[in-house]
Amino acid sequence: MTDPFTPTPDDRFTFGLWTVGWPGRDPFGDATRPALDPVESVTRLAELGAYGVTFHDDDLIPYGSGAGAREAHVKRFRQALDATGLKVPMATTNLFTHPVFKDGAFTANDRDVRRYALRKTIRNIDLAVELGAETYVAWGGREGAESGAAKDVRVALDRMKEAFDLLADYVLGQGYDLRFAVEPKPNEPRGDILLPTIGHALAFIERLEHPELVGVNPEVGHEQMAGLNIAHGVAQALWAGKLFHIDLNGQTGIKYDQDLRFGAGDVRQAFWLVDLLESAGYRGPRHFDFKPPRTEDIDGVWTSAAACMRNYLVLKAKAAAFRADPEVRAALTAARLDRLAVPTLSPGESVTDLLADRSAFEDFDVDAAARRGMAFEHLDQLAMDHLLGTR
Ligand SMILES: [Mn+2]
Repeated sequence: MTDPFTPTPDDRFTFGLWTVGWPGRDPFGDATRPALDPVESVTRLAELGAYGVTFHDDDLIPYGSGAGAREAHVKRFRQALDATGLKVPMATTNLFTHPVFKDGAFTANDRDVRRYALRKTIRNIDLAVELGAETYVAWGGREGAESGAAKDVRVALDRMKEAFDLLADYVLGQGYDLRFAVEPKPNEPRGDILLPTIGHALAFIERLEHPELVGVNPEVGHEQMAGLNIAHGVAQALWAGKLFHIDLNGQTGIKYDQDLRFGAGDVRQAFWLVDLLESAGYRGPRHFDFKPPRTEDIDGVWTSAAACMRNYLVLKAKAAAFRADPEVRAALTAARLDRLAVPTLSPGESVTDLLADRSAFEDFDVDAAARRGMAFEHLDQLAMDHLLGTR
């Protein structure tokens, strides 16, 4: 145990059953690995130092199981949780695999499909709460369209709001201590998905009847598929008090959803994201939503899962060293981060006072201010040296 990057449950690392359990089936090829028993996933993840597991209803209980089989699957899973001490902080609904959801779930044009989707979700919310979940993620992978007239987006958003309002009412009525987290994604499997980015989701949430019960579950790769900076998006979610959960993985630029292990892909953004989560005091689970590549056998799956946690802990140590470095502190001051923290108006100062302040405009030396360097390159190179291990 001399390796400082060995995870423990205190690190709050969690994994979806569908991540390590992905058999490697993709749009072009068959499965390359056999199905993984959820009980084996729980056991192995506990051995690796994880804190918990998460699940879609259909990961745990194969779709179409009868009541007896359903009870048996839940019982085995619960026994594995009890034996290992693993927690279930989050659960979610599969509203995308079955062909019935080909045009969406909460926003399908067909009303009967929408009602079925709500019933399927409520059924799994009950199970999630039974297993101790505090967060319920909603990823609307099939909520979207491939063509313009096929979806009236304004009306579809009415239906989306209707769904979240109803689910919030249900949770309040049952007295559940459960909050929802919307997971944005720009595309895949639909050509364009509704609520495509963190920003879209945050704006949507404010239109709900119970916005306090709904936050976001940003995924690293999903924002990067839209060409966006994940650390900036997560920072805005934190600023809004809406970072209810997070999906960590890796992605290299704007292309298909790669779901690489955390730290693979854009390592600089991974570094800044860990720096943000740790410095902001984010207390939720560090949840990995990745896919071990289909080149890997089962040993490779566990290597990949362990590496997600290791990379987080390595980046956490590097971010802490960066923040503690005296030269970095001096560089932050030179870059005037302390000035950004000073409000633009003084306490009690009004717009009239600002308009009367000649030093702010008439006597302001614009050219001198424009000549000031910001010294950001020195600051960023210090970060690079920490990240690359040369400092
Ligand atoms: Mn993804």
